[in-house]
Amino acid sequence: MILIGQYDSPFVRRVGIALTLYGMAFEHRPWSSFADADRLRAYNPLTRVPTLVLEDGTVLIDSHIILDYLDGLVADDRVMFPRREPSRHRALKVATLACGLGDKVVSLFYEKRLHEDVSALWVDRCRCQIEATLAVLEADRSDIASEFWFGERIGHADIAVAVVLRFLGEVHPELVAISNYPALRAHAERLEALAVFQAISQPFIAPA
Ligand SMILES: N[C@@H](CCC(=O)N[C@@H](CS)C(=O)NCC(=O)O)C(=O)O
Repeated sequence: MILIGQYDSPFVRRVGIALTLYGMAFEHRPWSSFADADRLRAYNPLTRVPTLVLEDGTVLIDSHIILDYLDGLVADDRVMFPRREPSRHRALKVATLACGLGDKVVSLFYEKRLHEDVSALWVDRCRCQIEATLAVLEADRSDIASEFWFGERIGHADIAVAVVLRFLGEVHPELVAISNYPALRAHAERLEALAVFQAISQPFIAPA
């Protein structure tokens, strides 16, 4: 498999971390969705990362769909989104909130970077969405005593929250005080200390 995209994207990073934890061999092509747009488009007409190319040439796009595919390759006791309800929708909800927050971080970045006249309305809306989502995740995580969100084994929801928090802090360091979210901060610090998070990692590089 070939994973296209840089690890400063939380969406690429969550896939790289999952591939590594699953012990699946892959080649990493750290292409930028901007600087390498032409060669990326040959695989993905949306020109977005992550893009995963399978051995038979099939191309998968969107981190969630890619993780869904990877989950199908592993046994029940290793899968990082539970297969059964109600555990499944609970984990999916946490991951979706985290990834939605990541989408707002990206959206806010493009607004500030690509528009000469930055819309105050859009900036406020993104900040409000990010803060509201952090508050919901914080309340949820602070009620849980286990090492990971859903017990003693790491899952995609754990990974999504940690990678998105780092992304938020690097892209918009001034936007929110992470100290207001102590349970999330502790969660992210614990995961970022793991060898796989340190290996699958890249400081944020703003697209040229
Ligand atoms: N929902 C997508 C989001 C992927 C995404 O936003 N990727 C960004 C990089 S962080 C990208 O490729 N942006 C380029 C663009 O959208 O034009 C996923 O989970 O994979």
